[in-house]
Amino acid sequence: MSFDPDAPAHADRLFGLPFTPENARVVLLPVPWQATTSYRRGTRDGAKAIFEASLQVDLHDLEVGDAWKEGYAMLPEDDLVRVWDEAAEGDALAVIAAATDGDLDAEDVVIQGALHRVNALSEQLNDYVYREVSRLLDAGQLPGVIGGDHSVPFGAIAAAAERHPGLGVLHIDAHADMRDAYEGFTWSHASILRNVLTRIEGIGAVAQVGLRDVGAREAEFADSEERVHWFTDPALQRSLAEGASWLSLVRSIVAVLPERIWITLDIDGLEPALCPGTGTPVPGGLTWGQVCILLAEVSAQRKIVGFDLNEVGPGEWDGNVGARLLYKLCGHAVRSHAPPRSE
Ligand SMILES: [Mn+2]
Repeated sequence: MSFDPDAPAHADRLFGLPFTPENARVVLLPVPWQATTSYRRGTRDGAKAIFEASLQVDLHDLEVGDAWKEGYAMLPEDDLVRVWDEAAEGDALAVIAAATDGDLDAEDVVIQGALHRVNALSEQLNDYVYREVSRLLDAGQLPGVIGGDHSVPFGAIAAAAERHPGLGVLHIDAHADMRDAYEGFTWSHASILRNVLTRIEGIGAVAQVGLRDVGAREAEFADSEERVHWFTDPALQRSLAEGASWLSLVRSIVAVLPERIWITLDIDGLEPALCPGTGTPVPGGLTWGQVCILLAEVSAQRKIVGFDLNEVGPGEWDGNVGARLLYKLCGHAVRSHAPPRSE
């Protein structure tokens, strides 16, 4: 194959790489869905922003080397998903307005009808993501789901857990996403990890990293679940201030995870300077260097069976950071399956 990795990128392929979803090791599924977004909208176009910015990423990576040679490719967006999302949006906004006013009334047939329709479309989305990711896993490929809001990867994690009982989940996020049906939505972005733990069989452990905006009931739920391990942002900052090294903290995170893991990454787990257009930005969070070390240690010690990247805003800088994070995720997913390295 005549492909010069230092030449300007082909504009119609992810990272400008000469691969297709048929022959790539890592296959990305873009999911333009933001129906349950509760604050700032726009993440529906996050995958698009990532794709456009991906053409600017240099292929040789100082951490993952030339892992790209195994092939990364993005599937085309399914127009149906955008249709479902747009269909859900009006109903979702009406429900959110009612919930914000404090009158999410179980007797209100108009609001309950809207809620029912949003939940039904969310289930349709879950089935779609489950089917697509199942297909990739069964073909021996490494799936990466690109949201959209953080409700998107439920079907993907279900598909992976089915094939890898005892699956661990590494969750990087400012929020715990453990709410029980936030604003009435069963499949809310704010409930994804709760749904993963309570509705998917075979989840072995969940490590949550970077949390700094959590509800009291979420903390209670996490406390009651022995599979859940919290590495909150304040606790990590405290340990760093007391002199712990980031690497030692990262190793304590990896230690609670089983051999096979799914990474679910909400970009708002990072500092807001790295994701200014995300749905619900929060001060604090992981620096770029910290998330890179975390991913590197995970890929050195565990096998990444798939991942998702969510809540990336539609802006150019959001897309730029998202594309570079996606590139690291792809490279580390590949490297995690390589034979042990001696370096
Ligand atoms: Mn999230």
